[in-house]
Amino acid sequence: PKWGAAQARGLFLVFEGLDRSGKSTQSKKLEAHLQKVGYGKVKWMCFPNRKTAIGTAIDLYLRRQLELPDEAVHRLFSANRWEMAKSIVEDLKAGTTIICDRYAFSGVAYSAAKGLDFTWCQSPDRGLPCPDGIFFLYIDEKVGASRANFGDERYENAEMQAEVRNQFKDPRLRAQVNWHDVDGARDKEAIHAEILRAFEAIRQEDQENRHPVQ
Ligand code: T5A
Ligand code: NA
Repeated sequence: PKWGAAQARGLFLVFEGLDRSGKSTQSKKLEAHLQKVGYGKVKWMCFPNRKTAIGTAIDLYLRRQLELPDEAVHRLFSANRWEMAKSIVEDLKAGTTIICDRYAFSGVAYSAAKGLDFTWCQSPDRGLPCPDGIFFLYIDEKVGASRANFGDERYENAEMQAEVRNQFKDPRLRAQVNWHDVDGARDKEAIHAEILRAFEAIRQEDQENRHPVQ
């Protein structure tokens, strides 16, 4: 759009990381901050979205009440994102900024950690809306395991988390996306401050791309 266009597209921001790395805490803090400063329409969402029909199956699987082949549950996680894809695009077009707790990067890292082929894992998510920025919260296993409720769900064990951490290092995950590594083992406010600085850079870059200086 030109200067003065009625509505700029919203930003799509994704939080990724291991279990208990602080994604929910930090994504909600960013949402609250943007609301407080009157940034505009902001929507928080998360994957898996356990409230849909597909999400119900995923929830049962994660709570070990349903057994599924690794390939099948991988496709379900992706389908759970495709269920929301249209509404994400519509919201962004309407100027709403979306803050999303986990997305396709988790989908690939967790399934590849179970031994599925990395490229195969990427394929069902091809064509989903691409985030404007990804905040990857990294912590070591010990920090995650020490946080509340660790150990309840299927992937919450040291072996799996170590393998997921390895997969998240794969450069194929970071290719062609705006990826920010954030040390998640610090104080919550320090992490929040770093994310705000990164957010501001993403926002400025987005505006410059929209309104190139002549
Ligand atoms: N999965 C997901 C796939 O396999 N494929 C996919 O495609 C997708 C989307 C469920 C599982 O599904 C897998 C990955 C997961 O194993 P989930 O529902 O997002 O995914 O579950 P979790 O990642 O386990 O979510 P959590 O809520 O456990 O972790 P968060 O959101 O990273 O952590 P948060 O913010 O809730 O914090 C956890 C605890 O730590 C404290 C918090 O107060 C809380 O008690 N905490 C801190 N303590 C000290 N210092 C800090 N800086 C702290 N930040 C938070
Ligand atoms: Na969470």
